[in-house]
Amino acid sequence: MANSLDRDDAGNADTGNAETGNGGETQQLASGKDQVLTTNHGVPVSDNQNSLKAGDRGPTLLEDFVLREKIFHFDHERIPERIVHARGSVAHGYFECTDPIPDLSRASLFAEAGKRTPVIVRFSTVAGGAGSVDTPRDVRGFATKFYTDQGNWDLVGNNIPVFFIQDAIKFPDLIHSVKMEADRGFPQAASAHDTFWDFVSLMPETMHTVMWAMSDRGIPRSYRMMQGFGVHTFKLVNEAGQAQFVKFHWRPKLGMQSLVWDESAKLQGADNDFHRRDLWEAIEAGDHPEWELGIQVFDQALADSLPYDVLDATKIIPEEVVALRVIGRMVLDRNPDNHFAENEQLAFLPSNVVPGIDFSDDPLLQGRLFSYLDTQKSRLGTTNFHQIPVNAPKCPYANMMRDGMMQTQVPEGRANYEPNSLSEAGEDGGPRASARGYRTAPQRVEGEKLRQRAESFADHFSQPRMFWRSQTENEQAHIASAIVFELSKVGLDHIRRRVLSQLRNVDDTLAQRVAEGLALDLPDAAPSAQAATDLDISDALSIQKNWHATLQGRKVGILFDAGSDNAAIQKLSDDIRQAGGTPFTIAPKVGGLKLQDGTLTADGQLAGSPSWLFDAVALVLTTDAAQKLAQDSAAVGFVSDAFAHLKAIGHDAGAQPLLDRAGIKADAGITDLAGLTKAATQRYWAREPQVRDLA
Ligand code: HDE
Repeated sequence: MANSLDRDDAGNADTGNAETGNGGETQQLASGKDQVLTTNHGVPVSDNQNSLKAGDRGPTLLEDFVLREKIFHFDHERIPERIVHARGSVAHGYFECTDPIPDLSRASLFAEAGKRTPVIVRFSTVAGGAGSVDTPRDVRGFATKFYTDQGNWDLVGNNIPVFFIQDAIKFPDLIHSVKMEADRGFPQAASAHDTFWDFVSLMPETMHTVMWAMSDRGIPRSYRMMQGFGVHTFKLVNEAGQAQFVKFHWRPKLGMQSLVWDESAKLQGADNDFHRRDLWEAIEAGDHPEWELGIQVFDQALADSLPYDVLDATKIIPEEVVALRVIGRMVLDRNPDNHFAENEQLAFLPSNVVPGIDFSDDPLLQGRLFSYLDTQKSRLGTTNFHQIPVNAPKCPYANMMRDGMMQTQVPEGRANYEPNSLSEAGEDGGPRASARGYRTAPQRVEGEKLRQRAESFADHFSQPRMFWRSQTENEQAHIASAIVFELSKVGLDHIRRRVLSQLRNVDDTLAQRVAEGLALDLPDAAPSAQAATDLDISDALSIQKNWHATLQGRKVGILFDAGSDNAAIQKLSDDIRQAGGTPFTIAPKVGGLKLQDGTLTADGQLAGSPSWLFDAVALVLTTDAAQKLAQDSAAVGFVSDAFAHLKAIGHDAGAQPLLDRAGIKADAGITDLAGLTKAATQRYWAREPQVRDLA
């Protein structure tokens, strides 16, 4: 296909090879060097600076089709943002099967070891608008489109394995309550407000997901350091039609890491795009993010033996109960070329499954199967959204669906119905259904038509209690403090009290700590449909218990100034790179500064590069420079915030006046420069009680 218009200097097109029109190839937007600027209809433009006027100071003429078309198009550049998950970031890559499962599923992407399937992934926040920030406390979307050779499979999951509600009919209420409040239009991208907590307090089934969202899972350090979950129970179906239940898990190669709350709040000012930039830069640097795909497979008998219902999306099956089997890995190795074409126009559908993968009767999943198809029509304007390149399957597709707005295909022949006998007359009869096509796993279904929640969905508190009990002491403090923070933003007292009464059903000490943090009396426990039981704790639920002590994927900010030891900076940078991290130099001025040995140009200026942006910091300063910086609030804040955010601080002897001014006390995370690459693999949780009054 000719994808650029060749023009001579006079703007004449050489259309010699570019077929257009019926049955031919469609001309694409020209790209590359030496292109002639044209209108959308291909007419060369001679002047893109001045509109057509009557006289050089006269009125603009209606006949100016160049101006009108340009402004007209611009006026319509935006499409409706996603009603949820509006803000997201995408990357391309591949899934590679490492442990084939033909016995469990006939999905072709799981058929052979080494088989690669292209993917696109979109990570997102839920509540904020498309232009909001990356680091609020929120659930994160983790949606993967597998372009398999049997069609597209979309695994549209989250970084939290449970959901707030059990039935799709509650979704609009949940989302209305968490989004900015209807009258005032704030707060943006935050759950800390009356309406969300009102909903939570009245819907005890939210409690499990609330615990996860209030934990450090709600403020991930990086998309690359999050787990992903399909959430619902799905089915795998093999060639013989036998079905097993399955839950899908993504496990990040870098391990899980999170921010601390004060840091995540400050990052919302320092870098709106903190996660988007991190993903982009890692891929640009060739440091390709990677996850393992794990499955928990179980049958009806196991499902029946559990004290909760596997069709209830507010429940997990702990890995200690059904082990994870890793069957593949996903690598993201290519950034998008265009944010609009590949992110805004990307359309996920949980109803996109391939032969070998099937749905369960989870009532939340069942509702999603309708919602996503429906919403794409509203967002993308046409039932032909599947033709947008990022949504189109990469395998051939053929059917009798025709026409519709923005139809770009030009089917040939008369066979637009089926069955037909046109082939008997030598015409193309078109595609036919195949016995190898998608087959739903047979399942006996019976029951009365009714609107009723199953009894087996009634235990809302045992799993949140299990989650709470599975956390480290420090993680529990984060949860309690997060709830105190959120409820401190709730203006209506009765809502706060009702949340406390629900928390009592999860764990009395948690409720007590939150009440104390708010200086409120502890109300009675809310009536509950089913009292919580003590399930076994699950270490897999804790981030800190599963910490990967590595510098990979972590960034170290190195503060220097005129006169600093360049050799020390270079050595430290090399060591950081060697350990898989990224050094970033910072100075009060970004032009080249004269150092003891040579000059150095900083990557960032101090005022624009607070320590919130880094996982650890280094100070390479002369005593004179440190004394001067001790008078600069940006420099003092750089150090004191790194300390308060529990980061490693490496320094040379000269930096002492700045450390003293910032009130830094020695601990395991405060080190000389030589010790920093090791120290920077950790956060110093033990320091936290010194720097923060935790609930
Ligand atoms: Fe979604 N959700 N959702 N959701 N969801 C959307 O689809 C919906 C749910 C999730 O990056 C929307 O294309 C309903 C659970 C992700 O493009 C919409 C219910 C999980 C994304 C929609 C749920 C998710 C969405 C908005 C309750 C985790 C972003 C735009 C029955 C398993 C996809 C769009 C992307 C997006 C509806 C619950 C994950 C409106 C009705 C549970 C990751 O269709």
